Amino acid sequence: ARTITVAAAQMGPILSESPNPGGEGPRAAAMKRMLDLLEDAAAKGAQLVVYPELALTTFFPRAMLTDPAEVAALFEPESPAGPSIVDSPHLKPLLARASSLGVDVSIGYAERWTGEDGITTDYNTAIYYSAASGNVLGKYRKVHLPGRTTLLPEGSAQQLEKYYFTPGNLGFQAFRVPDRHQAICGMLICNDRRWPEAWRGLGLQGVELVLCGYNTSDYKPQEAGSVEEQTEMALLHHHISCQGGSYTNACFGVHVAKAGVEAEGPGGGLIGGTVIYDPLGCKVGETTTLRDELLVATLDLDLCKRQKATIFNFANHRRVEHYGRIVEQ
Ligand code: CDT
Repeated sequence: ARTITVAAAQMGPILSESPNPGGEGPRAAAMKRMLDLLEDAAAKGAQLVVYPELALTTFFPRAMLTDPAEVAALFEPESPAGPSIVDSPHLKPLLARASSLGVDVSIGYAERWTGEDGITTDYNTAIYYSAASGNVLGKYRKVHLPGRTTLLPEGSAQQLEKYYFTPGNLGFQAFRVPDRHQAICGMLICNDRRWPEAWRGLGLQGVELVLCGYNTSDYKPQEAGSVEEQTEMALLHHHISCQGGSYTNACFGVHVAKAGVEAEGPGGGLIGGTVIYDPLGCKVGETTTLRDELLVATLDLDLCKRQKATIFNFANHRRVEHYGRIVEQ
């Protein structure tokens, strides 16, 4: 069987960096936690560990930072001639240990890309790092950026991804993982999981395993409903999206939360609900806390075959002549 053992490494809150002279910053503490999750996952037989969206920092798009130096510190600089993400001091300890354990890693981070043209663009990015080759096999830049470029009135929960990031320019590109039975993998980031077009872009490439980290807030004071009601609804919509995406594209989905209270005040709380769905839309497992927590499962990729050959045989059943509106402005 073409099995892969995956670990969804849910992370509890990462607090924002605050001056702590001589002390250990929250990011260094978060790296320790990520390493602990990695060790635990490897001990449980995991071959791939999936971390959340923006896993190296707090979910900073909840606040509008205006000091360029403060913003720059949250991003990983990359360019064709280097530096490369695999050498980032913020990520290297994790990738080095993953290599020695033989465990692949998928992780989200803020990317500051300077192209050959000298133009610098900021993306909300995820990579798939292969332990065997030491290479990045897949890179995905978030396409669906939620929120706004400007602030809502004070007291609101802010979502400022459109202020910080440019929509991704790499599309929904699936890729093979040679050391994992040639698994056909794809990545989405948070809000993307709510868009059937994103899933279908991967589905049309025969995707078997979709990896998706997220930071989803649990409560927005400016919207209707109590904390409990909004949290319940946020979890419902999260699960509908993930379950539907896996079912309609006949693939596994590994969805990994950053969870819990990252900041005081509106928008500081994040849902958990890290979950794995199978190609039939059945739940394989789900976390139960809002803290660092591993969800480990062995997935048989061949389970995708039945649905891909029958009800979701795209070549047989799609009617593209009626789908034009989907790609019109
Ligand atoms: N990080 C991210 O994309 N969060 C969004 C919040 C949008 S407001 C519901 C999400 O879709 O979960």
